[in-house]
Amino acid sequence: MQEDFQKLKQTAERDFRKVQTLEELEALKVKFLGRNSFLAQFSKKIPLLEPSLRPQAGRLLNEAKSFITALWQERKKELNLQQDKIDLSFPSYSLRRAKLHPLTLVIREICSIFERIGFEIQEGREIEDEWHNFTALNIPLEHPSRDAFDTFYLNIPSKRYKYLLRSHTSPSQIRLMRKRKPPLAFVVPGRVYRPDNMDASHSFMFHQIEGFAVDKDINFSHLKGVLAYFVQNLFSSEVKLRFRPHFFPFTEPSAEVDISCFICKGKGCSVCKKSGWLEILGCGMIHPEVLSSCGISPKKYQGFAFGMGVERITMLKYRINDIRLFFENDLRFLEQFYEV
Ligand code: 2NL
Repeated sequence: MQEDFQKLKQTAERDFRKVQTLEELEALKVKFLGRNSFLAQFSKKIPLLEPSLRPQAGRLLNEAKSFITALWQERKKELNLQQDKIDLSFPSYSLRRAKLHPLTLVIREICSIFERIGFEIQEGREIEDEWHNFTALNIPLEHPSRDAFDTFYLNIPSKRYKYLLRSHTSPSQIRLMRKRKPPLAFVVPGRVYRPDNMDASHSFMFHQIEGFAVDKDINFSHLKGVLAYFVQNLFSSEVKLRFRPHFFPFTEPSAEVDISCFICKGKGCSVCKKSGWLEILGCGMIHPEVLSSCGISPKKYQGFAFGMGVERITMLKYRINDIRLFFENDLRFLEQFYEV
């Protein structure tokens, strides 16, 4: 009896080793442990044995059963592992890579152009007070930009200030000039707010980038050099600049800057309305009153400043004809922009 079991275990061991597929393995399990197996038949016969032989027979049977069950489990594990091997050549499902908003792309690009020539980037607060947004900028009390049709005033009770949503990023620059000592060179990007009815070119919230530099002996040619470097890096090295005299309360002298149309190269097209020029920013020498408001002596220091609308520049650069597209979160629009 013992020898029969020994032989059975040897055969089982050899057969289970040979098996190569899970189907063959299951067939072997039926053969050795199934209803018609030697073990099943044997267990039926135990009651017929002489009582003195029954305990040994039972022990042998159970031992063989667990031996073969272990063989089966072990081989099953091995075959499963083989089957689950990762096929590195198998094509993956495609990942959808996140895109950046076109305004984010342009803000980053503009900031990095200025960073390369030593400007620091600083963001400021969006809730400001009228002193930083208007008074410090030499904007007179009766100026139309101060009234409620042109500025969002907030219901924040205060004896000292009227609070508002900044209508340009200049108040953040005022705070920088008051806190830091010259030489200063900063670029300030951010959201600004002005009441406006929405249409293809107006939005009550939009983005500005302003920049300024303050030091001894800063003059208008520094401003021209910085702006030429900037537009030639943002648009094309062939772009020409045109400075038109203008008025801002916070700069003197002031100018608006046009660039030669980079689409038609100045010949005249629909984007530049046949003029060959595109208006892209305003600038000037910081008004002495503004420097004084910031605790900087205009006798010792001069500065230049400039400001531009990010939406307008992005629309020109990517030929977008409606400002509302920036704020509608339509993926068909947003998916077209990515970093190069
Ligand atoms: C425009 C014109 C401009 C400034 C912004 C500025 C800031 C300070 C002092 C003096 Cl703190 N000036 N900023 C100067 C000239 C023009 O922006 O058309 N922006 C869209």
